[in-house]
Amino acid sequence: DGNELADLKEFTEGKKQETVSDMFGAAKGRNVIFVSLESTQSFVVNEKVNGQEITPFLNDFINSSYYFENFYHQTEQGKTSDSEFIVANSLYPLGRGAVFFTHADNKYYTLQHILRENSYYTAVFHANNASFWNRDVMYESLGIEKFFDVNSYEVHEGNSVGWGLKDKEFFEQSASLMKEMPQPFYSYFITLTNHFPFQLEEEDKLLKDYDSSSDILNRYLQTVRYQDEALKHFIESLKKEGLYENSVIILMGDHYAISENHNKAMAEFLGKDEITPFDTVQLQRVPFLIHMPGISDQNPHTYDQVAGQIDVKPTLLQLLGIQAKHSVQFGSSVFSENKADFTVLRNGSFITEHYISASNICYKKETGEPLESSEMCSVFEEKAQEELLASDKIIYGDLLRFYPSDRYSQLLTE
Ligand code: GP9
Ligand code: MN
Repeated sequence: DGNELADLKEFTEGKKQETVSDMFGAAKGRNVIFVSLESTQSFVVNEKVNGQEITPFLNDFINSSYYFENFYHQTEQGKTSDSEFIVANSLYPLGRGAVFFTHADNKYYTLQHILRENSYYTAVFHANNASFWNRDVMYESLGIEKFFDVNSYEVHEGNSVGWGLKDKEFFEQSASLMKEMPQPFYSYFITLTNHFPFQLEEEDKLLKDYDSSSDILNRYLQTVRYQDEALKHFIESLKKEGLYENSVIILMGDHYAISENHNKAMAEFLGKDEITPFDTVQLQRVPFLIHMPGISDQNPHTYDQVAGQIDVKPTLLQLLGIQAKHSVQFGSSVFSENKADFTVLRNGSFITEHYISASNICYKKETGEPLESSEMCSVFEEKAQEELLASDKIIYGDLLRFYPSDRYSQLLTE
């Protein structure tokens, strides 16, 4: 009942974004352009194959941005949809199945709801069928006003590959669709070309072929490189359309791409003998970058703060100077001075400043060596389980329906 929600609120209250940071309100009133990068893992960043950079644009963009190199995805079977769920809610996705399908009728209090209360227009751009991942239904519950789905784009054989519209075309067409939007807006772009099985036409290949023992990894590097190029063009068109200066641009990888079936090739790539459970956790890092023209380019920084997708909502609210008192959230702003170095993955693995727990083994982070006893991890172990359980309770019990705000319920009935 409502009391249960009150208990859980207390649980999450300690990590609220109100915690001190001089970043509070740094991007106040700006448009938000959030790009969810399909299957993009951090191991490609600032790396070369055959002497060629895999992500030359991103590597350069980092030099004028805030970049988080220890940022983890927290998705499970719901993949992209899980990442959308985490970002919107700062709740964990479910351990099994996709919450986009199983709990689409729940009440939520999302980043979109809060931004709408603050006069933002909210939209998602993604050139796929609206019903994929049950998005058309779930987006209503998440408070997203407009979904530019496949029907908003001109898609034909000539501009498609693999799953559909090529990223370059997607961004190009999106840039003109964006002009129709009222400002300020919160816009969320989901790329597609860098999706398993990573198909690309010869003319779009910008790298010499990598030749590890895994075709999947070899193809992946090409599609990552292509996506990087598409991103570069997108930023250029934002500048042309006058949508760059007054925006905050966020880039985030949605989830892993290369499964453990390709460990042998990954070991080759990383120059290791084998991939241990420790390495597997470290491979769950995805890029997270915040770019604020006129601000982040003045003092770019790469942070080693441990963080995860759960922290995105509090981070954005803090940057936009919004306090969202009633939001129940499990993350905290990556800029908050007292943010703990502690991130829990959905399978129960976790990362702290000095340790990583994976497959119930406690590893020393610095060396990747397993510790003989798991004592150093055990206190965090309990915390990790508590987190996941509390978040699950909210979803299974649909507890946010007890949320008190009048304005919020108004939005829901509109
Ligand atoms: C589909 C796209 C990919 O619309 O978001 O979903 P995924 O398979 O990565 O979860
Ligand atoms: Mn995805």
